[in-house]
Amino acid sequence: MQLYYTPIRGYVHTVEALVAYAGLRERLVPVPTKPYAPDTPLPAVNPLGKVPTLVLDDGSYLAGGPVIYEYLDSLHDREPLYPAPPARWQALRRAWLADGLFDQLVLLIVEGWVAKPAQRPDYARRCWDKVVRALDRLELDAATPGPLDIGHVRTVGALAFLDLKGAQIAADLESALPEAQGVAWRDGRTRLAEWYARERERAIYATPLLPDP
Ligand SMILES: N[C@@H](CCC(=O)N[C@@H](CS)C(=O)NCC(=O)O)C(=O)O
Repeated sequence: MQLYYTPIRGYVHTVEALVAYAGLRERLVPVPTKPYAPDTPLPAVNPLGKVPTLVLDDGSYLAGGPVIYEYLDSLHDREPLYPAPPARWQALRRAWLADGLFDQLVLLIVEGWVAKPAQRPDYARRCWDKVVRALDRLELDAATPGPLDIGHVRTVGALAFLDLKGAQIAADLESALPEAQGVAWRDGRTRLAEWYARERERAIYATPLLPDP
């Protein structure tokens, strides 16, 4: 299998954690690529040109992340990260929330690439408000964590991304998004911060599996 992913130094991709959990590293050929780079081979593989994208041994492909995570979870004999109902529904709901948080961060990063006078404060604020509400909901969810499931893994991925990109987002949107300046997501979200610190100790997050050029 070939896994197309963006190399980000120090980041543990959700898909990496799934690969580790499923014990599939040996079956995987990593293909690092920057999806916004003009020369990325991604669109030839996945018409939407997004990472992660997984090319299977029969030449077919799977995308986006949630599809790939569920596929990888079907390839091991451990406790499934996608539990049976009724636990499944809240696991999926939390995974979807974390996925949405990640997506809003990507939108803010891309808005930050726009020249400052052309940046759209209303749009940036709308994305930012979603980030804040998602974090507040994750703080509530951290009160009832339950056994490891896809919601937890995706939440770790999204929070790790926020840790890596939050300061850059604030700096790039300095005038368009004053509400993001100096904000630290752990402030006022003690439960989530403690939960995240504990979760990051898990072996599935310990070793980056994918080359980080
Ligand atoms: N939530 C989505 C996120 C995928 C996504 O938006 N990836 C970004 C990462 S930067 C991407 O590839 N963007 C390229 C583009 O939209 O052209 C998933 O898990 O599949």
